[in-house]
Amino acid sequence: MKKILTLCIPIKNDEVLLGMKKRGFGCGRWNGFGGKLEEGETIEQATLRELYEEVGIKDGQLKKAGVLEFSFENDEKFLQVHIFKLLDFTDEPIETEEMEPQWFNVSEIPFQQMWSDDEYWFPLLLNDKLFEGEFLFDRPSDAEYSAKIISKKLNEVSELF
Ligand code: 8OG
Repeated sequence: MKKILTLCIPIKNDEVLLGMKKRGFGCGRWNGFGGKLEEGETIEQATLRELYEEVGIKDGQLKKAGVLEFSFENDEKFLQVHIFKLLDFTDEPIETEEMEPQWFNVSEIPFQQMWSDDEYWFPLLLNDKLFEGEFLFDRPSDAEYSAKIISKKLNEVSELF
């Protein structure tokens, strides 16, 4: 069963805004802001809604960066994550029930405390490349276990669907 998710990384000058996830899937890791598409929403609408709900930002310019698909051995979960940058925003990030935001210099992104695939595609996003990829993991991560990558495909593309 395919789930469509959004992920948004706000960027200002040489810094990216990440949030420490305080609950649920991905708890204890730094990540961008996002979540599941709700019925009747476009992907961009869901991206902006999640951004506002998780970190209180409601202005700025969304720029699509990539689409990644995640699957798991011995688990039917299949995730398609649509990844955006947010540029030109002036709203101040605020801490919410779900996320504690923090700015990181692009040279100090805490990959050891992020999803294991992020170190591969973040450099593409920061270099304004568009990308598509597929990652197969051993099993879904939880608070104690960080999923291991079994195989990956990651390509720069000239446009995204
Ligand atoms: O609604 P929920 O918090 O469960 O949404 C999960 C968020 O995590 C959503 O923004 C998509 C994002 N996400 C994955 N997999 C990965 C991943 O491998 N890397 C990163 N950086 N984010 C991911 O679902």
